Amino acid sequence: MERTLIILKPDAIQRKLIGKIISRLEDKGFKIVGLKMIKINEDLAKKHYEAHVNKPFFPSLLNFITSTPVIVMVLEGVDVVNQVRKLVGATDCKKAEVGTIRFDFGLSIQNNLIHASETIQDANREISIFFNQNELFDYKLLLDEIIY
Ligand code: 3AN
Repeated sequence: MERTLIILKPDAIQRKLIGKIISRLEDKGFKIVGLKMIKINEDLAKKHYEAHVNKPFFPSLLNFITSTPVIVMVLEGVDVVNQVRKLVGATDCKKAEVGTIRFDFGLSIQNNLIHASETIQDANREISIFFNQNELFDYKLLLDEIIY
């Protein structure tokens, strides 16, 4: 089974959209195996966004992502990395496909509500940044037999 890292960003918190977004992920059939609220500090932001640290938008992204606590989650399921990226939509909410989370809830490129790992390799790296092993749970979801 694959796992992916999700962050519900400060705009999702401010706009009280956490429940609706988590429901979209649960409704698709994915299992939540880790979930907590944390405050991302500068060090953590630089680790997570290591590919973007030198980009012109990084100072603004840093200011945004550290502005409130966020929800971090690990989801598990078949093909979860790709499936969740599809569900989330393009980085720029204005270019996201109709029906994606970013299309349905956003209008910005920076304030795009949710982060989801891009590849399995990214997912493994990002999960290890945000979660200790004892914060991730192996359990049987009874619905899995019906979903799969
Ligand atoms: P995604 O989250 O779709 O994988 P990335 O990895 O290209 O997008 O970018 C990481 C985050 O950086 C985005 N979620 C967004 O918040 C921010 N970002 C990306 N591109 C821009 C941009 N051109 N201007 C402002 N913020 C950006």
